[in-house]
Order: sequence, then C-alpha cells, then structure tokens
Amino acid sequence: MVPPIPMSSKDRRKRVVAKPRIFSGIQPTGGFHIGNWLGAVRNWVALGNAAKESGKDAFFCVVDAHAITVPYEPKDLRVRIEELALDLVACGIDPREHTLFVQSDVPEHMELAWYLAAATPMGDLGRMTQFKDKSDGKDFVSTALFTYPILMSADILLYKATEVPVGDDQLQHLELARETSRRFNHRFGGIFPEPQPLLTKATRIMGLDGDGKMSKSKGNTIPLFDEPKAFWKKLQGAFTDPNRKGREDPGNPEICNIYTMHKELSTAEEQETVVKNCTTAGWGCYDCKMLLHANFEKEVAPLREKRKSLNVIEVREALHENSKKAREIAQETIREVRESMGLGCGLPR
Ligand code: AQP
Repeated sequence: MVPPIPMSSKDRRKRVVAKPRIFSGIQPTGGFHIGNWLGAVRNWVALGNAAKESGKDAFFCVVDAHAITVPYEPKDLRVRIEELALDLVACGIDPREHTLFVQSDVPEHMELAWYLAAATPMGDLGRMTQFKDKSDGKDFVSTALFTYPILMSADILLYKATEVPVGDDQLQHLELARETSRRFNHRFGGIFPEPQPLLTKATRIMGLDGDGKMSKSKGNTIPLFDEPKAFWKKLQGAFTDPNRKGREDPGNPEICNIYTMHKELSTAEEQETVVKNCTTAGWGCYDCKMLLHANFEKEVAPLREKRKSLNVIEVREALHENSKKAREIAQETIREVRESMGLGCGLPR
C-alpha cells in the first residue's frame, strides 16, 4: 500500500464543496414537548419535504449518547428512545423517506468526537452556556456534559451536513461546530463544510413557569401528545405578560409566550385580533389561550391519531435499516479523517 501523499498548504485552504444535506438531532431525555415541536421538529418536517423535492438528503437523529451526559435510569432510556421515534414519525418524519436513526447505533459519532476533541480548545467548551446551566449546583457533573458540544459537532460533521435546523438554545453549540470545521480543515485538510443554522420564528418557547426556556429536564413543558383536557389544563396555567396582573390591565403581546405560539399556529387575521384585544384588555389571557388551544388541536389531533396507529416493531426496523445507511456515509468520512490525521497502520480497517 502506497502511503497517502501529505496535503499541501494550498490543498488545506481549499473550499469544501459538499452536497447539500440537512442534519438535526433530539435527545430522548423525557416527554417530547411543544417547544421541541414548534422550535425544531415542525421545521424538520417542512425542510424534509422540501429536501425530497429538490433531491437533498435529510438526516434526523435520536441522540441517545447525548442523553447519558446527565443522570438517568438505564431501564427508562430504551423506552424513551422508542417513544421519541414514534413521536417524530407521528409528526411527519417518514423513516422511509428520510434517514431517521438512533445515534449510538452508528459508533462513528463517538469516534469522530474523539478526533475532533484534539482540535477543540478547552476554553471554548468552558464558555458554553448550556454547560453552565446544566452543571450549576449539581453534585455530580459528568465529563461528557462538558464535552457534549464536541459530540454535537461530530454528529453534524460526520455527515458533512450543510444545514442544521435548531432552536436558538443550540446556536452556540452550532457556532462551535462551524469553528471546529474551520479549525480542522486548516490543520488537517479541507474535509468538512461549515454547517448553517436554520431557525423557525418560534426560536425559543418559554417554560410554563416563565423561568427560562421550556425544557424536558425542567418539568415546565406541555407534552405535544397530551390528550386535549390535560393539554388545556397546562396551557391555562401558563405564564403570560407579567404586567397583566388583572383582567383590566392591557398587555404587550411581544413579551408574551402565548403570542409567540400564536405567530406559529394562528392565521394573520387571528393574530391581529389577539394583538388588538391584548393591548386594549378586550380579552383576558384565558380567551387568548382558548384560541391558541383550538389552533393547536387543529394541527395536533391528526398527529395524535397517527401516533396511536403506528406499529412500534416497524418503526424499530426502519431505525435499524436507516442506521446501516447512515453508517456507510459515516465510515467514509471517518476513513478520510483518519487518513488526513495520519492515524492507523495505513491499511483499511
Ligand atoms: N423551548 C424551546 N423552544 C424552541 N426550541 C426548543 N428546542 C428545545 N427546547 C426548545 C429545540 O428542540 C430541538 C431538540 O432539543 P433537544 O432535546 O435535543 O435538546 P434541548 O435543546 O436541550 O431540549 P430540552 O427539551 O431542553 O431537553 P433537555 O431538558 O433534556 O435539555 C433542538 O433543536 C432545540 O433547539
């Protein structure tokens, strides 16, 4: 076997032209909620459908290796992976059309994360706000929680993804992935494209308590697939504009989480009605929430029915098949990375 020719500095500076490809992931850390749906997954479905039309690939991943960075129950994890996969399929991610798979079924994610760690300064990880939020006041903080953003960079770069639909909580991590791509290319040769974020209008749905974003681990969520009664009970108690202390106080829709969701789910006319009645105290928050709930129901009721009709064995088999497809691409990237980094004995593994 002839050893690979070392890359010239001109080659290293070469701009990487990658096939347009969408990648995004979601953690199986608890109940799939309206923040995940409005902030990310609804967009995945739209982008996935558009991608199909234009011949672009779309990869969607249940990122179970990320879910073990915080304390968890092993017996619950497999159930959560399966539940989340069903949620995603019910939302419209068709595993026959798109590569929906489970992250740890493709071990190359973890391998690339180690290689990328060699090109990621520790200081960059220390600046990540999600690490600060999730480690603050905890007795046990895993090393994996600190290196989480490297694994996320690996998830994206492994498939040379060019577009990543996320909520704004993930923008900092995505910026690190872009920086890692640049750093790696400069040091070892042009392999990775620079992935671009794709945001929805609902980039941040606040928690029901108004204390930070809606988050599975904070228990401040409305699960998307809750039955209407349970859904309404939670929505009714949701935090709104804090200045509307009484029914007669006019509100400011622009600082109200309920209006953020109206922007995603209600017609332009309905949004106008909401603004008018909120700013003049014509409506109380209850009325505004009633309209929002009705509009949620219009979209979610068919998804809820679809979810009930899904066959879990078929979904599991589809995940398995898709992981094989993902692995083919992943192994090719790893081969390139190992060659450019000078790893291994020189013969194929
Ligand atoms: N509140 C939110 N508003 C808008 N988008 C959100 N996302 C999450 N919460 C909101 C987006 O959903 C996608 C999947 O998120 P994730 O589960 O992988 O991780 P996360 O951002 O950490 O979500 P959670 O619910 O807060 O999970 P835990 O509590 O386990 O950390 C991402 O694109 C995210 O931006």
